[in-house]
Amino acid sequence: MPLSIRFHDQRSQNAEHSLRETVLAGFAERPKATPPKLFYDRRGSELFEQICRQPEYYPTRTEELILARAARDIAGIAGRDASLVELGSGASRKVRLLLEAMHPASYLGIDISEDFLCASTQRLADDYPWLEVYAACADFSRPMNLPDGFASEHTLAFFPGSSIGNFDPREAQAFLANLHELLPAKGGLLIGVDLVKDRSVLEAAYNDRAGVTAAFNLNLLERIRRELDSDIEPDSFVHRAFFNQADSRIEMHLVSSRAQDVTIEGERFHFAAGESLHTENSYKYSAEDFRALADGAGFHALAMWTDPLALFSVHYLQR
Ligand code: AVJ
Repeated sequence: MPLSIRFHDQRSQNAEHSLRETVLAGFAERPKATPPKLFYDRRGSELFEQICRQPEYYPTRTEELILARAARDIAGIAGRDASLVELGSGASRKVRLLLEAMHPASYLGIDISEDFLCASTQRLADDYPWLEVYAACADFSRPMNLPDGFASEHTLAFFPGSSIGNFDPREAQAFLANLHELLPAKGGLLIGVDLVKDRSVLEAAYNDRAGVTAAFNLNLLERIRRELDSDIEPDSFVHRAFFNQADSRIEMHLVSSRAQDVTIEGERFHFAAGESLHTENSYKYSAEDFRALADGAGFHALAMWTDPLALFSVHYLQR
């Protein structure tokens, strides 16, 4: 059977323009802050895949374990002729567990990283000849539509990896409310959510010994050098990640090791020694708090699975 990949480019007309605007706006903020979606150029997506294999980074392997054990139950709830939509599909590895258990007719992968999206959906099309594979390059933090065929009866949206953690709780609820609107009447959302736990376990996951998370964080500055007109020196910044307990989130920063001025697209920005650029928040929830959040967005929490150490959770939310 021939491959079936349709490519819908839903990004803004001029991606470089939006990188430039986003970076300039973020560096002008006080404190300086950039949105985590800027991490995911090709190199950033590769580094993220490497993070997922680090021994300290428990979310990926734990979610895979949970999905492997729950796949039959999930398929039972989703029903026979569901179609599957994955948000932030990345390497599309976890979804294989669902595809094999659910046998949906069609799959749509949505990701912001174009090369990565094409390569990984192509592999799915190769490996599952019975599956109709679609790819959409889009920033799902912005309003979007589901293509025809994915707005039918039993669409299951899959949002793995605790990517929801990049939103603050208010934004997360608004995002879920939008998805609730987008999904058809009998649709569902299968979502991975990282759980609150011991600070030492959390902090180790974002400070792996091999330095991959640090490289991932610093790649943002390298990307600015590569894609924009800038003299920023990645070597003059250091990676810092810690658990902010009051806000229940991991924060990632790039800390300037000295006082310096950097130029981006003709604009000058000053960093004091020790001043940081805040590059990511990754919120952690208790199972109850996340259920309450989903409930506030109109979803009905049907089921939840976790691992024996309660490190991670996967929720089935019914529309
Ligand atoms: C993709 C947002 C789920 O927060 O754990 C991993 C990104 N950043 N290590 C996370 C990330 C640093 C990841 N999410």
